Amino acid sequence: MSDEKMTAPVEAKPEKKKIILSGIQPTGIFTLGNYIGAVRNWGQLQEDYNCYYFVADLHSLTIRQDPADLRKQSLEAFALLLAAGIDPEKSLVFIQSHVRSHAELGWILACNSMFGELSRMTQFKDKAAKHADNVNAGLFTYPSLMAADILLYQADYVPVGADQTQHLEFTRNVANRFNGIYGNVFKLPEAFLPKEGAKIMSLQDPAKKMSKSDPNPKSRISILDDEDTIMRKFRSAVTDSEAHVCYRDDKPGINNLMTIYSVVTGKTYGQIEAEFEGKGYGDFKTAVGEAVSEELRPIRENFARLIGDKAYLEETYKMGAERAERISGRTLAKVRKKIGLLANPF
Ligand code: ATP
Ligand code: LTN
Repeated sequence: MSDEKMTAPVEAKPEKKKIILSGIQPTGIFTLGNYIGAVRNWGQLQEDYNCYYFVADLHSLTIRQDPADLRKQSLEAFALLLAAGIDPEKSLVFIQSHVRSHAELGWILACNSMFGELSRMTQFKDKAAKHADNVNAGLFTYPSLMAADILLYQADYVPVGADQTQHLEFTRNVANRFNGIYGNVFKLPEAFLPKEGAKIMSLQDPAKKMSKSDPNPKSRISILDDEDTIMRKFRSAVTDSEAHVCYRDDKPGINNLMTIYSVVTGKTYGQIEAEFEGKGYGDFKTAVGEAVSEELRPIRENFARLIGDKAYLEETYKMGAERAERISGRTLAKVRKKIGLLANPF
């Protein structure tokens, strides 16, 4: 080896980007809560991470779905992800059920999930109470499938709203248990919560989270609502009778609006309080509505264009499914071997 070669500076190996993964159910047009708590951040993470995002259609089967609606909503959810800024050239975007590894690992992990821990999941308890006529086994093992979604891709971080932290903790527990029995197969993922807006509340009942499946459309802003609808919904948002814009424990309605306004405009609570000093709730609600409508305008426009181009959407989700199949297949093959399933002959 020449001297020159020996003294040449060693090139720093480029750091491998960490993996981000998240999913959203195709149970309706996304709300402002989904956007602020999750999807908005997904787009912002694309530069610095290897991002995988998917439409969790298998999860939505835990609630009875009309087949035609589910097909339509799944395509819409996929288009909404793209419309909200997820770039399929930068991120892997796909539809969960197109990648068979999810259901397969979901079953294997269900066999490693304990009845007791699944019984403690608050989402299960909430949804079981809401759909008392259909408390099915899938609703119960929902977290095992969610763990499979995450662990298949060896994700480092999972950006979600605050309602999903218990499922993330469950995922880590199952992964830990599995690794303890079979050797190190899964990376333990961490939740990635936004500093603000991890839980946006219903506009009609600020004690409840804003949800796409809430029967009252006035309770939520859909990210495709037009400006008039947005203004009307904010005007009728439930607040209190004090007429003083400030962030305080006993003002959940105003706190919620302040959070929304703060996330969308980047203003601090202090700046917002100063801006509306001496003004009533009417002015404040108008300002929140205008800011939200502006923020959502490009999404409305992108969505209108994308949903008209079915061929592009199909081509994009096919490309995503192929790549997701390859990546998840590696973990699945390892798992199958570890637990003693004969190698797949196909
Ligand atoms: P559903 O009404 O069908 O239960 P949802 O509106 O609760 O649906 P999900 O598909 O369960 O939405 O959630 C998608 C993502 O949006 C998750 O990361 C979740 O944490 C986040 N999210 C949902 N609702 C809110 C909310 N009100 N505030 C902040 N984040 C939210
Ligand atoms: N359970 C989530 C949706 C979801 C998900 C995931 C989120 C399904 N699989 C994997 C993050 C990672 C929800 O209801 N919001």
